[in-house]
Amino acid sequence: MIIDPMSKLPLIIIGCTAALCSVLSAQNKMRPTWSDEFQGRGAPDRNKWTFEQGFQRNQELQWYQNNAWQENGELIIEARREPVRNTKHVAGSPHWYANRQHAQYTSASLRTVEKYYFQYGRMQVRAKIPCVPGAWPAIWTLGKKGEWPNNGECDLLEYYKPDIILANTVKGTTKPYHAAWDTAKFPVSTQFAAVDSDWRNQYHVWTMQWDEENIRLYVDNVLLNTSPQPWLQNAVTTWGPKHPFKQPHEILLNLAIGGNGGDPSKTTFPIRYYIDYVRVWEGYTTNQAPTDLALPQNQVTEGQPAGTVVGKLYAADPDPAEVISYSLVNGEGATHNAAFSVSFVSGETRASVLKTKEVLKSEGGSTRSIRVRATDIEGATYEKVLTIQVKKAA
Ligand SMILES: [Ca+2]
Ligand SMILES: [Ca+2]
Repeated sequence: MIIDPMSKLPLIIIGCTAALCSVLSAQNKMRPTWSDEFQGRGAPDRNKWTFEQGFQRNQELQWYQNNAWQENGELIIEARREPVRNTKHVAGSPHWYANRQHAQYTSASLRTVEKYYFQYGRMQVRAKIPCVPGAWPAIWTLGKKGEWPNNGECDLLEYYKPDIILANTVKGTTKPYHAAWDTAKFPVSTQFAAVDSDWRNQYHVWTMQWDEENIRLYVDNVLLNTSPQPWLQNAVTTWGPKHPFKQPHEILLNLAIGGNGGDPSKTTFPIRYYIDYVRVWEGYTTNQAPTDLALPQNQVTEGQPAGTVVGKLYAADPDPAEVISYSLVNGEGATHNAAFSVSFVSGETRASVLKTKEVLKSEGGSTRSIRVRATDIEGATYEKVLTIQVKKAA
């Protein structure tokens, strides 16, 4: 039977009373279900994570072992230049993981396989990655059922040569172990370091927003990639489910050396990958717009140079940890809007900075009104007129 969704839609909307709609949205509401804040000491929590061991994939150079620990509220993954004997060595083997007698590097890869899986919701990871030649840090997920890539892979983060950030989704094709990629690549120098020259040394928040319609991947407030579910279907079901992203996924955190990471031979080791937290909210976004916008500090002294920070903008949103972006809009305060700009704050998902765009004078009225718009992850918006006092210089 063919159901025309366009003809059904008005009936569904009419049929959903206010009370019913609120019950439905309460059932689907996004709620925090799993996290690791890494507040412990020493080895990672064994109830959450499993260490991979030895050579694993992509002809990478590192031997995976237990090179990760919790310290100062963080998970630290450390890659070292140290020779380790390949315990699976087979002389003359055609396989890369067997014919190497030694590994020259060690590192760690942690996964939640058989310990935790989630399906639909939001995953956020705050981390500082090593942006050096040879390093290939990643934050990713793998589907529970199916052979790779037909189980589905989502890369919230990959960093590798030549200094690029990637955000990808991966599905199967008609050939085994042959993937189709929806890849977004961003050179750090032009995309991130151009805004914040210290970007490589800062913590950032990587977000996966996943529902029955799309997967969206963000770093800080910036949308990097959207993969629609229809694209995410496998070509065949020989090695995995038809819909690899309509099944539970595990979480992986790793620091590979070599492979796509490039040549590590001139890099100083050890190198470290710091992870502050991994948080998951399950369920569906209620798609409610932000409810308020605030600028706690709203004064600037006249004569300050362009680029002076007026204060931080904050938006309140009924959905937890919603990624929100800010913009200045025309309308009320349009003239005054021209005197200000909004900048992204590294590592923050809920705040942005309001800066002066020109040297402001107190004469002709010391109050400026500007219209600011907050847009959440679903594209729902909220606008508010904020006033800025331009104080006379002493
Ligand atoms: Ca932490
Ligand atoms: Ca929202």
